[in-house]
Amino acid sequence: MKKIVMDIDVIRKNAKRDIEAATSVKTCEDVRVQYLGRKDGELTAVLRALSSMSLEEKRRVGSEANALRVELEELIENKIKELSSKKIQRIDVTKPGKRVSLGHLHPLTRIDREVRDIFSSLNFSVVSGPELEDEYHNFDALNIPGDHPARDMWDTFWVKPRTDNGEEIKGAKKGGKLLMRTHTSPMQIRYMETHQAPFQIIVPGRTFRYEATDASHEINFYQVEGLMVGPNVTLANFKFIIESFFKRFFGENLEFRYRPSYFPFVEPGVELDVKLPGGKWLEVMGAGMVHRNVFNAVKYDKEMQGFAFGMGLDRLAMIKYGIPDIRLFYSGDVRFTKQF
Ligand code: FA5
Repeated sequence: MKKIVMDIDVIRKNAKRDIEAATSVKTCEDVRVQYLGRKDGELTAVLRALSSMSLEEKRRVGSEANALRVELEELIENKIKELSSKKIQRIDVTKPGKRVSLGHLHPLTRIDREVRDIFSSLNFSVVSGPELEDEYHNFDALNIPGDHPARDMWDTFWVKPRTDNGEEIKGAKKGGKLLMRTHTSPMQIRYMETHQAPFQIIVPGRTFRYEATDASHEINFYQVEGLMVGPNVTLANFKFIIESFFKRFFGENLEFRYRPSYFPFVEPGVELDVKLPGGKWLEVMGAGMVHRNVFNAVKYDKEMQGFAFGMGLDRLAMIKYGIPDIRLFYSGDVRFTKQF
């Protein structure tokens, strides 16, 4: 008899210890099965053994074992409740949220958007054109005929059209040979072929040149073309527009310098340099008054005049963000992009 009573004490001690130690609802259920399980429960075994005991033993052991059963059931229930409520408490709505990892805009995308915004606010429309161009729009109509030495200014990726079987398509095509546009200027022609003046547009876009790469030259890069045409458009309008743009882009304390330059599609042609406070002079764009031959190519009236400009978007981004090497833009390295 003594042995069984002692067993009950041991069972009580062990069961309480196990309930106390339970860390999940599942372990509570395991404890319940271990001690109170119908088949092999340790306490159940004691209750089962009652039938072979004397009446006196039955009374004592039976009441103790039953009391323990009730006690353990209650303890297990309470523990389950405690664990479930803890689970709910763990969701602390006042805690700061987990940071969602977002992508980054490429610095060129940022600059592109900024340029569009500023020119839009100056009443310019933003248009785009094909990257695969023809000789006529990229060169001839821009006053650069086939034998013109100025063609060497633009090292060109020529494109050979092929059939689906890979055979080269030979023979002259309207517009001449195909190429990857070397600048955004062909859109001057395309736009004026389909629109009448007055208008003012910018053309941001990707351009390609077959040249050796270095810290400031890539084989593909971005340009922004500008074109404003109307009966009374002058260089003074150009100065006002472009200085407004750069002051918005770089800040008010800018200095400007205009140098004579040569591009076949403008006359006169200028190169614009800007100086940031404390910095040195930086070449930022080519520009000029649209050449009469360009207007002739699109059959515009003699009264029409206008200015055009072209700048490197990569160069603007490099100056603005202090990026030393243009090739970083195209490296595909997120450690670089993440900084913007
Ligand atoms: C032109 O491409 C003219 N179409 C610009 C123009 C337009 C002049 C309208 C007058 C009127 P240029 O070859 O200088 O000009 O190129 C313009 C800008 O593109 C350069 O100032 C430079 O910032 C950028 N650029 C040229 N070549 C590269 C290159 N390989 N890599 C990166 N940027 C380049």
